[in-house]
Amino acid sequence: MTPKILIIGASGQIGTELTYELRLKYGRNAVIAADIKEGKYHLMESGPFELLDAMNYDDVKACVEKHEITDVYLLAAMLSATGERFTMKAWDLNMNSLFHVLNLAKEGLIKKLFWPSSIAVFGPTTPRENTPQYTIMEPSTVYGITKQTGERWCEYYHEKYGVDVRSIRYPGLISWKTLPGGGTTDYAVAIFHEAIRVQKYRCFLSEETALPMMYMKDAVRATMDIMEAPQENIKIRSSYNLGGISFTPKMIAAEIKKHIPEFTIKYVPDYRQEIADSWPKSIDDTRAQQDWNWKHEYDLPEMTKTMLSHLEKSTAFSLEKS
Ligand code: AKB
Repeated sequence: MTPKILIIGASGQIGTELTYELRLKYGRNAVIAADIKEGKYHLMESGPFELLDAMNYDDVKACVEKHEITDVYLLAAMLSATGERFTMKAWDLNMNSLFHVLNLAKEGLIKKLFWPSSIAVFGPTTPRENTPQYTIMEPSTVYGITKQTGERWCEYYHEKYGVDVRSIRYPGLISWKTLPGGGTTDYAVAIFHEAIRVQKYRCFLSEETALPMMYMKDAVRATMDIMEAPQENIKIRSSYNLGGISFTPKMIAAEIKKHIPEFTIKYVPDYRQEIADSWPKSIDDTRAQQDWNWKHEYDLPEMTKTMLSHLEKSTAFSLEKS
Protein backbone atom coordinates (compact mmCIF):
# COMPACT_ATOMS: atom_id res chain seq x y z
CA MET A 1 0.00 0.00 0.00
CA THR A 2 1.34 3.45 -0.91
CA PRO A 3 1.78 5.51 2.26
CA LYS A 4 0.20 8.94 2.61
CA ILE A 5 2.93 11.01 4.18
CA LEU A 6 2.99 14.19 6.28
CA ILE A 7 6.33 15.93 6.82
CA ILE A 8 6.18 18.41 9.69
CA GLY A 9 9.06 20.89 9.49
CA ALA A 10 9.37 20.35 5.73
CA SER A 11 10.88 23.79 4.99
CA GLY A 12 14.04 23.08 7.00
CA GLN A 13 17.40 21.58 6.07
CA ILE A 14 16.37 17.89 6.17
CA GLY A 15 12.72 18.42 5.27
CA THR A 16 13.42 20.16 1.97
CA GLU A 17 15.46 17.25 0.61
CA LEU A 18 13.48 14.45 2.22
CA THR A 19 10.18 15.80 0.85
CA TYR A 20 11.66 15.94 -2.62
CA GLU A 21 12.95 12.34 -2.51
CA LEU A 22 9.72 10.98 -1.03
CA ARG A 23 7.70 12.75 -3.75
CA LEU A 24 9.94 11.19 -6.39
CA LYS A 25 9.29 7.78 -4.88
CA TYR A 26 5.59 7.94 -3.99
CA GLY A 27 4.24 10.74 -6.19
CA ARG A 28 3.62 14.43 -5.51
CA ASN A 29 0.17 14.06 -3.96
CA ALA A 30 1.25 11.28 -1.58
CA VAL A 31 3.55 13.63 0.33
CA ILE A 32 2.15 16.64 2.21
CA ALA A 33 4.81 19.16 3.23
CA ALA A 34 3.94 21.21 6.33
CA ASP A 35 5.75 23.91 8.24
CA ILE A 36 5.14 27.07 10.24
CA LYS A 37 6.76 28.99 7.36
CA GLU A 38 6.82 28.49 3.61
CA GLY A 39 9.82 26.75 2.09
CA LYS A 40 11.88 27.21 -1.05
CA TYR A 41 10.25 27.40 -4.47
CA HIS A 42 10.93 23.77 -5.24
CA LEU A 43 9.31 22.51 -2.06
CA MET A 44 6.23 24.67 -2.57
CA GLU A 45 5.84 23.78 -6.25
CA SER A 46 6.54 20.06 -6.15
CA GLY A 47 3.40 19.06 -4.20
CA PRO A 48 0.85 20.04 -1.55
CA PHE A 49 1.89 22.34 1.32
CA GLU A 50 0.12 23.17 4.59
CA LEU A 51 1.00 25.97 7.00
CA LEU A 52 1.12 24.12 10.32
CA ASP A 53 2.32 24.80 13.85
CA ALA A 54 3.78 21.55 15.26
CA MET A 55 2.90 22.78 18.77
CA ASN A 56 -0.82 22.90 18.04
CA TYR A 57 -2.30 19.44 18.67
CA ASP A 58 -5.72 20.22 17.16
CA ASP A 59 -4.21 21.57 13.94
CA VAL A 60 -1.83 18.62 13.58
CA LYS A 61 -4.71 16.20 14.15
CA ALA A 62 -6.95 18.04 11.66
CA CYS A 63 -4.19 17.93 9.04
CA VAL A 64 -3.66 14.18 9.60
CA GLU A 65 -7.41 13.55 9.24
CA LYS A 66 -7.90 15.86 6.27
CA HIS A 67 -5.22 14.11 4.20
CA GLU A 68 -5.82 10.60 5.60
CA ILE A 69 -2.18 10.42 6.60
CA THR A 70 -0.55 7.07 7.38
CA ASP A 71 3.11 8.08 7.99
CA VAL A 72 4.43 11.17 9.77
CA TYR A 73 7.98 12.53 9.76
CA LEU A 74 8.35 15.06 12.58
CA LEU A 75 11.32 17.27 11.75
CA ALA A 76 10.38 20.49 13.56
CA ALA A 77 12.90 21.14 16.36
CA MET A 78 15.13 23.76 17.95
CA LEU A 79 18.78 22.72 17.58
CA SER A 80 21.67 22.77 20.04
CA ALA A 81 23.08 26.31 19.80
CA THR A 82 19.73 28.15 19.63
CA GLY A 83 18.37 25.82 22.33
CA GLU A 84 20.96 27.18 24.79
CA ARG A 85 19.61 30.70 24.25
CA PHE A 86 15.93 29.80 24.45
CA THR A 87 15.92 26.91 26.90
CA MET A 88 12.20 26.69 27.73
CA LYS A 89 11.14 27.30 24.13
CA ALA A 90 13.43 24.47 23.01
CA TRP A 91 11.96 22.14 25.63
CA ASP A 92 8.37 23.10 24.71
CA LEU A 93 8.80 22.76 20.95
CA ASN A 94 10.90 19.60 20.96
CA MET A 95 8.79 17.74 23.53
CA ASN A 96 5.23 18.91 22.80
CA SER A 97 5.48 18.30 19.08
CA LEU A 98 6.71 14.76 19.79
CA PHE A 99 3.90 14.03 22.26
CA HIS A 100 1.32 15.25 19.75
CA VAL A 101 2.35 12.77 17.08
CA LEU A 102 3.01 9.93 19.54
CA ASN A 103 -0.51 10.38 20.90
CA LEU A 104 -2.02 10.47 17.40
CA ALA A 105 -0.22 7.19 16.69
CA LYS A 106 -1.44 5.74 19.99
CA GLU A 107 -5.01 6.66 18.99
CA GLY A 108 -4.50 4.80 15.70
CA LEU A 109 -4.62 7.91 13.49
CA ILE A 110 -1.01 7.43 12.32
CA LYS A 111 0.46 4.06 11.37
CA LYS A 112 4.18 4.86 11.28
CA LEU A 113 6.22 7.67 12.77
CA PHE A 114 9.74 8.97 12.12
CA TRP A 115 11.34 11.18 14.75
CA PRO A 116 14.97 12.27 14.54
CA SER A 117 17.29 12.04 17.51
CA SER A 118 20.88 13.29 17.46
CA ILE A 119 24.46 12.72 18.61
CA ALA A 120 23.52 15.41 21.15
CA VAL A 121 22.02 12.67 23.35
CA PHE A 122 25.62 11.96 24.39
CA GLY A 123 27.54 14.13 26.82
CA PRO A 124 30.94 14.82 28.35
CA THR A 125 31.02 11.48 30.24
CA THR A 126 30.33 9.41 27.09
CA PRO A 127 33.28 7.56 25.46
CA ARG A 128 34.06 9.83 22.51
CA GLU A 129 35.75 7.51 20.02
CA ASN A 130 33.52 5.11 18.11
CA THR A 131 30.70 5.81 20.58
CA PRO A 132 28.64 2.63 21.11
CA GLN A 133 24.86 2.31 20.73
CA TYR A 134 24.46 1.69 24.46
CA THR A 135 26.72 3.77 26.68
CA ILE A 136 26.75 6.56 29.26
CA MET A 137 24.37 9.33 28.18
CA GLU A 138 24.47 12.52 30.22
CA PRO A 139 23.73 15.30 27.70
CA SER A 140 24.70 18.79 28.80
CA THR A 141 22.59 20.84 26.36
CA VAL A 142 18.84 21.47 26.47
CA TYR A 143 18.61 20.10 22.93
CA GLY A 144 20.42 16.93 24.02
CA ILE A 145 18.16 16.57 27.05
CA THR A 146 15.07 16.84 24.83
CA LYS A 147 16.46 14.25 22.41
CA GLN A 148 17.35 11.82 25.18
CA THR A 149 13.95 12.28 26.84
CA GLY A 150 12.28 11.88 23.45
CA GLU A 151 14.10 8.59 22.87
CA ARG A 152 12.80 7.26 26.19
CA TRP A 153 9.24 8.27 25.29
CA CYS A 154 9.47 6.70 21.81
CA GLU A 155 10.54 3.40 23.34
CA TYR A 156 7.81 3.69 25.98
CA TYR A 157 5.06 4.30 23.41
CA HIS A 158 6.30 1.36 21.38
CA GLU A 159 6.47 -1.00 24.36
CA LYS A 160 3.21 0.05 26.05
CA TYR A 161 1.00 1.02 23.12
CA GLY A 162 2.58 -0.71 20.11
CA VAL A 163 3.38 2.57 18.33
CA ASP A 164 5.56 1.94 15.25
CA VAL A 165 8.06 4.73 15.84
CA ARG A 166 11.48 4.72 14.20
CA SER A 167 14.42 6.98 14.87
CA ILE A 168 18.01 7.79 13.96
CA ARG A 169 20.62 9.75 15.93
CA TYR A 170 21.69 12.14 13.16
CA PRO A 171 25.25 13.42 13.13
CA GLY A 172 25.93 16.92 11.74
CA LEU A 173 24.29 17.11 8.31
CA ILE A 174 25.89 18.78 5.31
CA SER A 175 23.80 19.96 2.39
CA TRP A 176 23.79 22.67 -0.25
CA LYS A 177 20.07 23.11 -1.00
CA THR A 178 18.94 24.58 2.33
CA LEU A 179 20.97 26.10 5.15
CA PRO A 180 20.78 24.55 8.62
CA GLY A 181 19.84 26.87 11.49
CA GLY A 182 20.99 27.06 15.09
CA GLY A 183 23.20 23.96 15.29
CA THR A 184 26.77 23.43 16.48
CA THR A 185 27.72 21.44 13.39
CA ASP A 186 26.51 24.26 11.06
CA TYR A 187 30.09 25.43 10.50
CA ALA A 188 30.58 22.48 8.14
CA VAL A 189 27.93 23.94 5.81
CA ALA A 190 28.80 27.63 6.22
CA ILE A 191 32.46 26.93 5.36
CA PHE A 192 31.48 25.86 1.81
CA HIS A 193 29.30 28.92 1.20
CA GLU A 194 32.06 31.24 2.38
CA ALA A 195 34.74 29.36 0.44
CA ILE A 196 32.78 30.02 -2.77
CA ARG A 197 31.75 33.58 -1.83
CA VAL A 198 34.91 35.13 -0.34
CA GLN A 199 37.50 32.30 -0.21
CA LYS A 200 37.88 32.62 3.55
CA TYR A 201 36.08 31.46 6.68
CA ARG A 202 36.04 32.40 10.37
CA CYS A 203 35.33 29.15 12.22
CA PHE A 204 33.54 29.14 15.60
CA LEU A 205 35.15 25.80 16.57
CA SER A 206 38.85 25.10 17.13
CA GLU A 207 40.87 23.44 14.39
CA GLU A 208 41.13 20.01 16.08
CA THR A 209 37.42 19.60 16.99
CA ALA A 210 36.42 16.25 15.48
CA LEU A 211 32.68 15.60 15.10
CA PRO A 212 30.57 12.94 13.36
CA MET A 213 29.10 14.31 10.12
CA MET A 214 27.16 13.08 7.10
CA TYR A 215 26.30 14.27 3.61
CA MET A 216 22.54 14.91 3.28
CA LYS A 217 22.06 12.38 0.52
CA ASP A 218 23.21 9.63 2.87
CA ALA A 219 21.01 10.96 5.69
CA VAL A 220 17.90 11.04 3.47
CA ARG A 221 18.63 7.51 2.27
CA ALA A 222 19.02 6.32 5.88
CA THR A 223 15.71 7.94 6.81
CA MET A 224 13.86 6.33 3.92
CA ASP A 225 15.56 2.95 4.53
CA ILE A 226 14.64 2.76 8.21
CA MET A 227 11.03 3.72 7.40
CA GLU A 228 10.78 1.06 4.69
CA ALA A 229 12.39 -1.75 6.69
CA PRO A 230 10.05 -4.54 7.85
CA GLN A 231 8.67 -3.76 11.30
CA GLU A 232 10.32 -6.82 12.89
CA ASN A 233 13.78 -5.66 11.75
CA ILE A 234 13.56 -2.50 13.83
CA LYS A 235 14.83 -3.86 17.12
CA ILE A 236 15.77 -0.53 18.66
CA ARG A 237 12.83 1.77 19.36
CA SER A 238 14.72 4.51 21.16
CA SER A 239 17.05 5.57 18.33
CA TYR A 240 19.81 4.09 16.17
CA ASN A 241 23.40 5.35 16.11
CA LEU A 242 24.23 6.43 12.56
CA GLY A 243 27.85 6.84 11.49
CA GLY A 244 29.11 8.71 8.49
CA ILE A 245 32.31 10.69 8.25
CA SER A 246 34.29 12.14 11.11
CA PHE A 247 36.45 15.21 10.55
CA THR A 248 37.86 18.39 12.11
CA PRO A 249 37.62 21.97 10.75
CA LYS A 250 41.32 21.66 9.83
CA MET A 251 40.64 18.56 7.74
CA ILE A 252 37.70 20.06 5.85
CA ALA A 253 39.67 23.27 5.23
CA ALA A 254 42.55 21.22 3.77
CA GLU A 255 40.11 19.40 1.50
CA ILE A 256 38.55 22.68 0.30
CA LYS A 257 42.04 24.07 -0.41
CA LYS A 258 42.59 21.27 -2.94
CA HIS A 259 39.80 22.87 -5.02
CA ILE A 260 40.24 26.53 -4.00
CA PRO A 261 43.98 27.02 -3.26
CA GLU A 262 43.54 30.63 -2.05
CA PHE A 263 41.06 29.56 0.67
CA THR A 264 42.06 30.57 4.22
CA ILE A 265 40.54 29.79 7.61
CA LYS A 266 40.74 31.50 10.99
CA TYR A 267 39.68 29.81 14.25
CA VAL A 268 37.73 31.90 16.76
CA PRO A 269 35.94 29.44 19.08
CA ASP A 270 32.82 30.73 20.85
CA TYR A 271 30.20 29.19 23.19
CA ARG A 272 29.57 26.40 20.68
CA GLN A 273 33.03 24.95 21.39
CA GLU A 274 31.85 23.66 24.76
CA ILE A 275 28.87 21.95 23.12
CA ALA A 276 31.08 20.32 20.47
CA ASP A 277 33.54 19.18 23.16
CA SER A 278 30.73 17.31 24.92
CA TRP A 279 29.81 15.27 21.82
CA PRO A 280 31.36 12.12 20.29
CA LYS A 281 34.14 12.35 17.73
CA SER A 282 32.96 9.25 15.85
CA ILE A 283 30.04 6.81 16.05
CA ASP A 284 29.70 3.02 16.04
CA ASP A 285 26.64 2.20 13.93
CA THR A 286 26.95 -1.61 13.86
CA ARG A 287 23.33 -2.08 14.98
CA ALA A 288 21.95 -0.01 12.07
CA GLN A 289 24.15 -2.05 9.70
CA GLN A 290 22.87 -5.34 11.16
CA ASP A 291 19.17 -4.49 11.52
CA TRP A 292 18.42 -2.56 8.32
CA ASN A 293 21.59 -2.81 6.22
CA TRP A 294 22.85 0.71 6.74
CA LYS A 295 26.06 1.81 4.99
CA HIS A 296 27.15 5.38 4.28
CA GLU A 297 28.52 6.29 0.83
CA TYR A 298 30.01 9.77 0.93
CA ASP A 299 33.50 10.32 2.37
CA LEU A 300 35.12 13.73 2.97
CA PRO A 301 36.74 14.17 -0.50
CA GLU A 302 33.58 13.10 -2.35
CA MET A 303 31.34 15.29 -0.21
CA THR A 304 33.63 18.32 -0.63
CA LYS A 305 33.73 17.92 -4.40
CA THR A 306 29.93 17.56 -4.59
CA MET A 307 29.21 20.51 -2.27
CA LEU A 308 31.56 22.86 -4.12
CA SER A 309 30.30 21.96 -7.56
CA HIS A 310 26.63 22.37 -6.60
CA LEU A 311 27.26 25.68 -4.82
CA GLU A 312 29.35 27.01 -7.71
CA LYS A 313 26.52 26.17 -10.10
CA SER A 314 23.84 27.77 -7.95
CA THR A 315 25.97 30.94 -7.48
CA ALA A 316 26.54 31.17 -11.25
CA PHE A 317 22.79 30.73 -11.76
CA SER A 318 21.84 33.50 -9.33
CA LEU A 319 24.46 35.87 -10.79
CA GLU A 320 23.08 35.20 -14.26
CA LYS A 321 19.57 36.01 -13.04
CA SER A 322 20.51 39.24 -11.21
C1 AKB B 1 23.24 20.47 15.96
O1 AKB B 1 24.41 20.82 15.71
O2 AKB B 1 22.59 20.91 16.91
C2 AKB B 1 22.62 19.42 15.08
C3 AKB B 1 22.76 18.04 15.64
C4 AKB B 1 24.10 17.41 15.72
O3 AKB B 1 21.81 17.44 16.01
N1 AKB B 1 23.16 19.48 13.78
